[in-house]
Amino acid sequence: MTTTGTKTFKNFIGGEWVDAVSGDTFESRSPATGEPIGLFPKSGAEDVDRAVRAAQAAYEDWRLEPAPKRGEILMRFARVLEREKEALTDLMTREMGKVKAEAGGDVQEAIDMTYYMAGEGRRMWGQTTPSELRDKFNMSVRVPVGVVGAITPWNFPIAIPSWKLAPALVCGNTVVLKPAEDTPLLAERFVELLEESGLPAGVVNIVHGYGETAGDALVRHPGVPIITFTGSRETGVAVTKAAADNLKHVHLELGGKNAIIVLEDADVDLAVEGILWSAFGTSGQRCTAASRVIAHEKIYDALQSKLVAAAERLRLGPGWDDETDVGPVINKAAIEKSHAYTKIGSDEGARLLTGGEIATEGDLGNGFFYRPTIFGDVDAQMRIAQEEIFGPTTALIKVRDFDEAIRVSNGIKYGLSSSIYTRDVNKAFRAMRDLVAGITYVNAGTTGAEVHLPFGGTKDTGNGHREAGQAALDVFTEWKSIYVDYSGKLQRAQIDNAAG
Ligand code: UN1
Repeated sequence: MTTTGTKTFKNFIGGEWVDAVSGDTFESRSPATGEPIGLFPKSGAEDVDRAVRAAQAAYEDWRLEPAPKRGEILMRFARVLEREKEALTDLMTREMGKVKAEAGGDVQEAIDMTYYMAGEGRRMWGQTTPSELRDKFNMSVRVPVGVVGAITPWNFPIAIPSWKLAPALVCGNTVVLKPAEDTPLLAERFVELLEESGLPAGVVNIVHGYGETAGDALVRHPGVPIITFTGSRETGVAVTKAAADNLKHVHLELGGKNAIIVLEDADVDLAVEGILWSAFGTSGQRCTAASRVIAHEKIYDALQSKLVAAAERLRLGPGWDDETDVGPVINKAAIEKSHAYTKIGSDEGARLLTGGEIATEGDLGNGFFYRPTIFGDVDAQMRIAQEEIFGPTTALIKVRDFDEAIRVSNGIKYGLSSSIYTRDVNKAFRAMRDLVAGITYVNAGTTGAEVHLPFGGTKDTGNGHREAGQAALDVFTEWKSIYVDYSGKLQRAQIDNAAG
């Protein structure tokens, strides 16, 4: 058992565990039962400033530590995460609410990412190229950016910090982490385990608190040249504006309104499994969740009845219970949002096929449980088919052919994940080409990205960056081009090499 009741936790700044300057705290509670998880410092601008100074001081030495050595620390961290996988999984079912299998997957994603980035310590390739002049050597190398301000969400409370911190650290940056206020204990454990793995003081600092105060101070701090943020579109816009005065690098991973297309030749049973997993896994609280299903009219009815029947078999309950299929949503605001969209969908004329209710039977009433909700006869322009709900609600949209399916899938402001079920290889390849999204799955749901491929989206899902894979290195480094002239005389590019 890793729950800690009403213990008070601290920020981690410059290698010391410290309270917020104000002494104020906020509470983390389990969304499944309301049980207290712990008290955390409610930090403000002064705490952030201290953390940034500590990270700046640590940067001077950390950037000089050879990248393979930085990688070795990550290698140790990956092993520590493996050792702690079960405890972190259990804690995640309590603090965040997702079910055990998914919580284990979240931790495993961090383990995978950390191993992957540890190896990057011995790669981190740049380029060498010929020079246009004699006796001159050209290369470009990756250099760290400086202090990274990382603002992480609650839905992948261990995986997403690893997506940001593992590449940031191996590249030679130092970090101030402001984790989501809904999952502070998981973030605190993450940093504690990093410290145990041998990270020097000040290289990673954690400042707990709310977005409007601690997060905002981090985004505006002139000592932080780069911000990496995962969260809502609305906050992403605010982050971009706040960072603009200092021309910061901004990496954003924002919303999604991802669709699964099911064509007439698809394996419908396989599609139903994929939809259930993508729509109701993590109670729909994934950026990659399938909140739309676009079904060909020939299989629409069969798909709808199988899907509704399967959704009604899903068991709600606390994540740590082996019987549970769907855990709670994160907090009161989340359950209210899901319920508000049920009303919006019904008012718009969509047909509520199942769910649409807050579950209160037995002990469920102590937590935030929302029944898996499916709307049928949804028009692609309805709000429930356009806006991100971030809860266990999905919308079935009927289409006449492949072209309409692609048009509907693309007809939203986001572009994170996409999916198509078909056995027609020509249509599969057309979909791979024409779906406007950062991720496309063929014959699989919209979730389940692997750590060594780029993760991120087009349009309003972000600002063109990708995390994970090699793409993460582009976020956390800058390119430096180096020219070494060993001719012993003045040689002028573009002038001394002119033809003739
Ligand atoms: C998210 O939805 O916030 O591909 C991240 C997936 C996970 C990560 C999702 N590996 O669904």
